[in-house]
Amino acid sequence: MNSIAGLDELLAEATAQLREAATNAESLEQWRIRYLGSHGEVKALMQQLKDLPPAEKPAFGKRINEIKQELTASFKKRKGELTTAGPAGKSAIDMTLPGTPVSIGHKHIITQTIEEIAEIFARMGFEVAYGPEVEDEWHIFDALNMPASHPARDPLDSFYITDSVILRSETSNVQIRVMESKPPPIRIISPGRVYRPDTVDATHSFMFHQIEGLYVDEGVSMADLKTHLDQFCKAYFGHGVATRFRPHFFPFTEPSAEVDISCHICAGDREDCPVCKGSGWIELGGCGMVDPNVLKAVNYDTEKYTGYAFGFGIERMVMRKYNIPDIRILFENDVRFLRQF
Ligand code: 2NM
Repeated sequence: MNSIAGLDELLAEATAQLREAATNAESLEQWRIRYLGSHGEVKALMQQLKDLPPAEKPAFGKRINEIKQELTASFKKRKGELTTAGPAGKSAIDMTLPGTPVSIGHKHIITQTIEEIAEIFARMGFEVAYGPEVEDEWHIFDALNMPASHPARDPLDSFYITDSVILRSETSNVQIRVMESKPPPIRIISPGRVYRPDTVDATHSFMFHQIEGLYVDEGVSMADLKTHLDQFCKAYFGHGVATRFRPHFFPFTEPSAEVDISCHICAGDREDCPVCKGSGWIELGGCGMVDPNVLKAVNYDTEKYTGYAFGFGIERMVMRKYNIPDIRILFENDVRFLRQF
């Protein structure tokens, strides 16, 4: 047989096989091994070259190289077809399969709540102010009308870093700093971490978050305080919520009150209510008219200006709103819990 004709036969056969038998990744690989592999048919024919009469060698060598190139190109083309063609081949990429989900994080519920509260107060004209967590005695006690003998100054109630440097136990230091920096009108809320050496239990932590508010201007009254806090509670907890103000004492406000909201669990109907214990009311925080001594400490004219202030615990609000029974799970960073918000 003419040796060149044998080569053309191989080309025809290999090309037909590629189309008919190589229908998936596995059969395509078998085809490659059979024709183009290191012990394949093309290789076998190349080895015949040395046995040919010298006159036939150049033409045979040229043709076998062409065939090898052609089959290699056909193989690549077929491989491309099989990986994009779809159902015929097992190795085809199935575009209908769901992708690999990318999970992204989100803000902690405490952060989300701070932003939600800030948004409600922003609608009433309040700006957000921040300040240091490590503070001197003046901004945390003296300017807030707390005499040297005040119990909050006891190391059992505040974390002392030195004799006169303290981890803040409220965010009121921010209000003092803002008032020191500019004249009225002032309308701010100050969210942030506060620290107290309390024994940790279901409702206490050595660190929690507070949001305090301050409004100072000419003619600010207790009526403004009650209206604004009532509006805020309705916006955050729902419009069915009522508020109640009970007389109280704080060194930095006079008069002072504690703020309660009506119990959204039992509406006062259940004596065994786990949230309000049957009283129908839930304590949210404290408030009052800023004591003139505080305004004097920041050199405000107490004949001209009055102000109100309030302070709420954020964890407490979150626990009430989402029915969370234990403050500690807010800080354990268990994503199975955090993901729910
Ligand atoms: C509270 C309750 C009542 C308060 C007072 C002040 C300031 F700086 F204006 F005097 N800031 N925050 C305040 C008043 C805080 O927390 C329970």
